[in-house]
Amino acid sequence: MDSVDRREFMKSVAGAAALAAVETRSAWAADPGPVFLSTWPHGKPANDRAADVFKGGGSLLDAVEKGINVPENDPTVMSVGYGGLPNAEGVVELDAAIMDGTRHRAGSVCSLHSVKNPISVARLVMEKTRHTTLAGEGAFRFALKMGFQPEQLLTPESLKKWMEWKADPKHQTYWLSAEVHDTIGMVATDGQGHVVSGCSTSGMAWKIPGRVGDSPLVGCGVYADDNVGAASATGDGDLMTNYCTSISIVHHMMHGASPQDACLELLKHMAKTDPNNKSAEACVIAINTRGEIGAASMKSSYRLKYAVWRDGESKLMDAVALY
Ligand code: SD4
Repeated sequence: MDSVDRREFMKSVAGAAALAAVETRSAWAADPGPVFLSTWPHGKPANDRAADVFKGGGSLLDAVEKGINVPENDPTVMSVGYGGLPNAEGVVELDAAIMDGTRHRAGSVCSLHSVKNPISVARLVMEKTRHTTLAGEGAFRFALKMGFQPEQLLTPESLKKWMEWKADPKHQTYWLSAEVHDTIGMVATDGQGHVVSGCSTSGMAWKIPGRVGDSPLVGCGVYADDNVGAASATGDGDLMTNYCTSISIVHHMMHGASPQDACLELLKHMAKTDPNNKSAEACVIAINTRGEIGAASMKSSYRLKYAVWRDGESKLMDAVALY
């Protein structure tokens, strides 16, 4: 449904109730049209796909889910879905979450193996169950029940990297090397007061099996509220989880901050509570229901590149860095 069709629907009898709800929520907002904002360069093709799905009549949730499927399916993106780097035992464990700002409802999966599209499984947790989060074997069995086929998620390339890590006698680290990480986080608005947040990752390479990062945790990797906006996060999830990054950003916006200021407020708070966090790998994105966006990184040596789609234009930008 394009935006003209949407307006026609809203004018119809069937749309009257929805019109009332939307008007109270965003009577002050001019229609900015749909906007898609995603983390890292792989966010650009994800945004493009999301915009196509939305323009083709899909819902905003469909758009975010299908957009995030793009890096999940791409074996060259070694931090998300198929081809994502495995845990310390060589098993790819995926985390994902999606949140609908209208219903204030999320679905998420943690430590999901053998299924390359965790964002789609997370969506089904939200749509088909009364639960919010499924983990590990339970999440896997749920995915099979929903018709997903088990697949080997290791590619020759990710297997080779894991074997090299294993063979290195000095391999104490549980963090990714600079060129191979990064979660897809996507926040979006339809331009009519509705927002969605989604996030999908293979997490830290070589992580301890069972480790869950920030990405699938509601309030951390995702948060969306149609009264305000949506946020997502990427970086050191073990640290960022302690700051409930996405809900904190949305709350800053609720109290009047622009998305950009809200992102910076969150990062400043992290740095204030512990100066060591000034060197943390922490990046965040946010959008409000007016289609205004924000993106920020804690430090310039881990500067977020973010992708934005608006008015048919798809761009890759550098986020500001606090330190
Ligand atoms: C995690 N936040 O699992 C994710 C990883 C990530 O850039 O975003 N890396 O901790």
